[in-house]
Amino acid sequence: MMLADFPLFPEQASTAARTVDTLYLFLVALTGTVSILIWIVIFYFAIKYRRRPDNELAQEQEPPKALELTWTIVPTIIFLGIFVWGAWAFFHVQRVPDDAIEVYATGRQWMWKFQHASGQREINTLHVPVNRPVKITFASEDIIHSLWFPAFRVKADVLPSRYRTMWFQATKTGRFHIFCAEYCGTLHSGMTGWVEVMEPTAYQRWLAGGSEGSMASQGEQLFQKYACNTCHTNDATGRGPVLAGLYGKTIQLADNRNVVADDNYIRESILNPQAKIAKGFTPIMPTFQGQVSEEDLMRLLAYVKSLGQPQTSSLAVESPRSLQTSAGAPTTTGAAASTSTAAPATNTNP
Ligand code: HEC
Ligand SMILES: [Cu+2]
Repeated sequence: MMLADFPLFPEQASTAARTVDTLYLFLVALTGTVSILIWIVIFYFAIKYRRRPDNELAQEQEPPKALELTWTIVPTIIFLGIFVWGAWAFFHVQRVPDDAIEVYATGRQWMWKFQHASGQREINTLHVPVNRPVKITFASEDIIHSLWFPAFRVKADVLPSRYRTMWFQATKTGRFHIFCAEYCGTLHSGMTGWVEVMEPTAYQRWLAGGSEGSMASQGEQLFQKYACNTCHTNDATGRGPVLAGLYGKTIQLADNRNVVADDNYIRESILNPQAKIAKGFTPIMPTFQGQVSEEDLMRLLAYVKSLGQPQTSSLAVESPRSLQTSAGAPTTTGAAASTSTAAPATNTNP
């Protein structure tokens, strides 16, 4: 549409782009119009009520009630409307669809690294299929960066301390910019890359070419390498909790708090096991802070997720079309189920 030809704006290439741009342009038009009106009135009044004889004094006047009510009620309605509209757009951008493809990303000075659930890894390039929601789980290896896909109108800070997620659904094939949008040192401006949005068949072909096994299976190897399996066995005889079925489950802690075993809980359990002790266990798990790289941590996470979700889940939001991203790769219903409880189901993607 019109915006695409206006070089100030990047191309609109995702389902969120139109939503974000419409709201943004509305705000610019509204505030612009009001500013111009105010300037006109300032000049008009400055001239009309200029001081004439040297000793003339102004008369105090109460504004008419009707006028006062109008300038209170009309802006209130407009602001509430903007709030509702903004909240609706926010939920659309925040709520990850159930059938999203999972990609993991890490930022560091000064590059972006991506890992696909199927195991492919790439640097400063991200291959995704067109017309499919893609969920990215990301963390930083050093300082705060910000992962920005201008053509998709999504951007989020990448933090060293925890996982965050974002998603988009590309609507056009082609190459689109990736930028770092948070100043992160000397080569910040070079911390860029490209998203390659592909036709589904081309994407499948790309997925099939060269991989070291799915992220989950790489994670399983790390699980042995770091000797996690010495404590976390498949039955209750181990010194650590059974991890099968952990993902998405509500865990009772030693201090009787309940927490949901989501991505960040698992991350913390590995990096800082003492922070939250599972009830009934001795806190003997060593910390893996500084030993497991951010990327390995994501593989371990993918493995723990692949061990399945609780059978007795009350979160019956499972998508009928839960898609296998590749042979044996974990599906994403658990993550989606845990986010969807926080936000109303405003998503209307086909
Ligand atoms: C020395 C034994 C031991 C080793 C080695 C060990 N863990 Fe643990 N792990 C435990 C114990 C005990 C707990 C429960 C107490 C706690 O929460 O710290 C636990 C808790 C966890 C939890 C939280 C589970 C829950 O039900 O709340 C996760 C996830 C986890 N470990 C993953 C790992 C991973 C991944 C590794 C290898 C990188 C690992 N563990 C290595 C003993 C171990
Ligand atoms: Cu950066």
